[in-house]
Amino acid sequence: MLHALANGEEAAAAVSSPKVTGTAVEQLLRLPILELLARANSIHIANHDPNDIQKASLLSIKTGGCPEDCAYCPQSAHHREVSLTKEHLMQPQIVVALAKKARAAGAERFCMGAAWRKARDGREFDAVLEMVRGVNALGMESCVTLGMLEPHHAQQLAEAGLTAYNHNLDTSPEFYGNIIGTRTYQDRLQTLDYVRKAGVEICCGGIIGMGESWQDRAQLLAVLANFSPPPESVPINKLIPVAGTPLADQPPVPALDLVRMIAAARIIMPRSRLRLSAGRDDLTLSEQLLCFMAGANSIFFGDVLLTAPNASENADSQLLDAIAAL
Ligand code: SAM
Ligand code: DTB
Ligand code: SF4
Repeated sequence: MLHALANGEEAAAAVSSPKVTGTAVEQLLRLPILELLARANSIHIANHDPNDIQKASLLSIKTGGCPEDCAYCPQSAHHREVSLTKEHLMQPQIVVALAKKARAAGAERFCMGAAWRKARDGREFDAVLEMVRGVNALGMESCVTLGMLEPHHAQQLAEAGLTAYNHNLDTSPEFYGNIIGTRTYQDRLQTLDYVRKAGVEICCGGIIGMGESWQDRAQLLAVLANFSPPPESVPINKLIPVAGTPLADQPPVPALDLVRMIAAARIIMPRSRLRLSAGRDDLTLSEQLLCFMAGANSIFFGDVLLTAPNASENADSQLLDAIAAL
């Protein structure tokens, strides 16, 4: 089912009962914004407690030196001009101690990212399994993103109790080749399929602001919505243009583009957890509230994402105070 959607809308039309087409999503994305927001909000509150904004904490457990060439990513070894200190895989005890600290600060989910092309058997993968078990033992949801997996990796992660595996499609099948040359859309879909089959939730989303069109944004959302079921969580990232990456000079994305993406995602994926992810630090408090009205119900919490700055803990306590009851 998943691989049938690799070519976007055409492939989506070929499966027996396509639920969502790229064209229909683009129509949603282009609606007058107040109408789009109203429609998204009514679906949001029918399916979720609007006060429930999940706080996820993110940690880079292995930083930099990645053999993939993702144009947006400061961790790619292809982008030599990026100023980043490479780090080996962290020790599980340290990771679990940091998860405990994040839990004390209010995080409910702990996401661990490794700059790997793919998981490999051996000591390092075993250490990741230990991290997953340690995070679960704290009563937190656990998520890892390790690049491509083979079925037995997904199975071992499932046995360790992993809640979710993050593996983003990033953009439309059509635009993908402009951003990444070292792996295909089909490779991504394959890993997601293994994860699903192992019984682990999938966390899969994308990035806006890489030079893609509205049609590409619509196609990405259509591919996600046509998963059966749609991903349990969907991170929507706004490009952080990092100096030294090929996308360093991309113009900034208007905040309302992000609101439109979230609203359309909420309409076509009513039950998924939508995470307002990278790029939140340059949104105002009111712009973030619009994202929550549109259906976002999760944020990354903590001063850093993987390597780039996030909204500060100070700004986030103001945000959380502002959305709490008086
Ligand atoms: N190597 C793994 C992989 O690619 O799946 C995991 C780590 S990777 C950094 C996780 C996700 O972060 C990417 O798929 C991308 O969507 C997002 N990301 C990376 N750099 C970003 C940037 N500069 N701005 C916004 N999102 C970014
Ligand atoms: C996701 O979609 N966004 C997060 C998480 N999944 C792993 C990562 C954002 C990374 C932003 C750039 C950086 O911090 O290096
Ligand atoms: Fe590597 Fe992931 Fe960055 Fe791509 S996004 S370069 S796979 S760490």
